[in-house]
Amino acid sequence: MKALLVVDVQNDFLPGGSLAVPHGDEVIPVINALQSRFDLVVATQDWHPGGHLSFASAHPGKNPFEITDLYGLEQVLWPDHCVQGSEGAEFAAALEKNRIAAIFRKGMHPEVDSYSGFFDNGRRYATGLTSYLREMNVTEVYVGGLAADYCVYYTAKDAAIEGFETHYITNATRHIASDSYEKAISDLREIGVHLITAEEV
Ligand code: VGL
Ligand code: ZN
Repeated sequence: MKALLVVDVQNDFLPGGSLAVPHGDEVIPVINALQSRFDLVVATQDWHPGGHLSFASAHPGKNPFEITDLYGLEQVLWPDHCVQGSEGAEFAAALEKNRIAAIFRKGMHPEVDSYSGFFDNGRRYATGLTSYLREMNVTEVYVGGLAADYCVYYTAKDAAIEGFETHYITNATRHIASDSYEKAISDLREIGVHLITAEEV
């Protein structure tokens, strides 16, 4: 059984959003067209409480995109984004949602960020996504969404670590920065994640 994981296709990551990914909106038609090829479509949703410690605004004197230490973990400080209940946290209006069977929210613990749809960055809390996919007899996972170098990367990495045959769909994602994107791609290649295009699904 193959599952499509649609990562964080939310307004704040689209052009005009508070943490806009360049050309982020271009993933939507690609993901919409892909959905009918899968028996199971699952989405993740970045869902932070106000004042989340990944927000630069929670650290007086610090600016967005600075790096800090957060309880022993390296943390990029982000603009406020995907605050629970806000318009920016909603899925993109143009995203086809009818076939999404389950939504896994992440980033709710105020003290730790959560890029992967499976675990927080400190690997202290699981979202339940591994158990869900196993219960649904999923063996192969295909990942797309936003952003390529953060949440899509870490979700694909954890999917592989959790034992799923994992495919990262390069044209169903867009990145925030090219240096972190290059690193993500080489790491995924090294751990055996398949890098494919939507046309190859
Ligand atoms: C993301 C940074 C902060 C993402 C989420 O979805 O890639 N990036 N929160
Ligand atoms: Zn976030």
